[in-house]
Amino acid sequence: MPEVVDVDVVVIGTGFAGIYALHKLRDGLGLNVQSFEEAQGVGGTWFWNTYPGARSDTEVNAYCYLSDKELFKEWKWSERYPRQKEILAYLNHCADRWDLRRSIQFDTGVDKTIFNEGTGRWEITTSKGNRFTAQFLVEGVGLLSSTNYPDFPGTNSFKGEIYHTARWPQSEVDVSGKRVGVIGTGSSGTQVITEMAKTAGELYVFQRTPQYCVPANHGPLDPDKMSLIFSDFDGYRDSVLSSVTSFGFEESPVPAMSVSAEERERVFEDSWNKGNGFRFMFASFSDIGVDPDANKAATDFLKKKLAETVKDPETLKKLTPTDLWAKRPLCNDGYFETFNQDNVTLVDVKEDPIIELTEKGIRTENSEYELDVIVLATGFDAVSGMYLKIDQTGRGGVTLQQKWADRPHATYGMMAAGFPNMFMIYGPMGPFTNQPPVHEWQVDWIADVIQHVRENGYQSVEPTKVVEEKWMEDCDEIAYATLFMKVNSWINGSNVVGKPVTNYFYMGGMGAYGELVGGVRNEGYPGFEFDPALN
Ligand code: NA7
Repeated sequence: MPEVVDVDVVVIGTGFAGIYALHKLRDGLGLNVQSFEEAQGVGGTWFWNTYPGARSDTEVNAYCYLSDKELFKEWKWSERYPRQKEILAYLNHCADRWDLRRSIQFDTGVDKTIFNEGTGRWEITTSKGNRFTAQFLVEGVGLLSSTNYPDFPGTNSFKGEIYHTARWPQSEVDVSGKRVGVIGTGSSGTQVITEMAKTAGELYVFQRTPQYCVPANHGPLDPDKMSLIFSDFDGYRDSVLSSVTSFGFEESPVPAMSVSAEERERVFEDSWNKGNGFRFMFASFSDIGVDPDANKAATDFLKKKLAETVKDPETLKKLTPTDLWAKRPLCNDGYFETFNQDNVTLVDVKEDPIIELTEKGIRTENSEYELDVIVLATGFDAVSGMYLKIDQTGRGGVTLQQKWADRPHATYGMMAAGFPNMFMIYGPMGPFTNQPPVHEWQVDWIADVIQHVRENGYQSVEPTKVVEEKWMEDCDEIAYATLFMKVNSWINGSNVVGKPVTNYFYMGGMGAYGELVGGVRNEGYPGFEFDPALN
């Protein structure tokens, strides 16, 4: 291998975003593309999240690529919400179908990227010490990928098994008859708790904040539904991309308080039976995430359902949220029911905080829990975490870490001023939506910009600071009018100690985002600067 390898594009990551980016840029645009993946296989989050119970809680008709009609037809999903193994098999199928593996270096992360202003190219150093240069850098590193390991004193002293849900061993972890402690009750925690409660000898759930949870109403996939979608595939894809959430269901235009209390109850009951957290939040009424009264009506209903499910009054009290419903909505069949089982104990760590991990287990202020296995379901340094793990330097020697010290931000969620020809798929201030179809949309947009640069003989493109600031202001105006900024969660950075607590998203919906950002492309990229080719 030469000392430095020159390519047109370097793509980082091979999850949903990186796989499609490699395919689009290499096979669609005919560019010389090199991809890097730190795991041993493709899949991104679905490579790592192999914990028991891991599955998508987005319905599968929207949790797949929608740009390739033949692929949609040929791949047969089995369940309404696909399990991790099935999603990973799908992504492997895509990698094979598009013959991508020859362009990917596995087991190889990217440690460092530097923009060389003299050559107008990115210089990339991998975790194996190999060096590449590329005109374009495309980062599909994952919105929810950089793991959040809480800094509990004594973590290394625990003598049993300890795992983070998002870095689960590739071999099976059997907890039959064992004493298990799970810290965290988000999407990952509720899934792993529900699954492990079936076999664990004793299961202790360490809960910091109680969560609202809607049934998933999981089951086999209705083949008629997929056939119906296929019969008007383009119309379906348009409907997904023109909706607010891109979850593939019909969203409600009706404000919750515009109907009678009886009608609200009827709609909530219907949504409850249909299942799915996002569907409940966005398809029952239009304003649950925005209007405190609508939100309260929804949470009153959810609390009533919770009270009908959990038998022990003390446990019920601990499980009942007091916040608004404005974390990322959860859905899970049987989660609350597990707390009726004799082998499951709920520990409220706000009331009885975790002091340390010991040789034997977890010590809280009031007790010590002896455990064989500890599961950290403590989530992610979301949105910006993975970008900041790479040592990235743009113009004038300014690093991404410096640029984002106050708050991570990117123009249209994809580009950063001072970082020419560097593209982020689902970077900060991108749309708050279901991801796979939106990844495709962004990659298509990125491919169009790259083509524009090359066809016009430019060397590079980057947003101006003015357009970047304006985008940030617009995003903030929308986000601070929602309730998602009022409750602690990864959505606003408040789940990670020391991280800027701020807005990380465009919350105006995918439809509006597509019109706005698609419009920028159609108008010849106002707000972007194109540098001429260097000789
Ligand atoms: P989440 O949704 O961020 O959940 C993490 C959970 O871990 C949540 O219940 C946290 O409580 C809890 N947590 C985090 N740190 C601690 C400490 N130090 N002590 C106790 N409890 C803690 O992550 P997930 O992996 O479940 O899901 C993330 C997304 O991935 C999900 O929304 C989907 O989009 C896919 P908190 O609520 O912060 O009090």
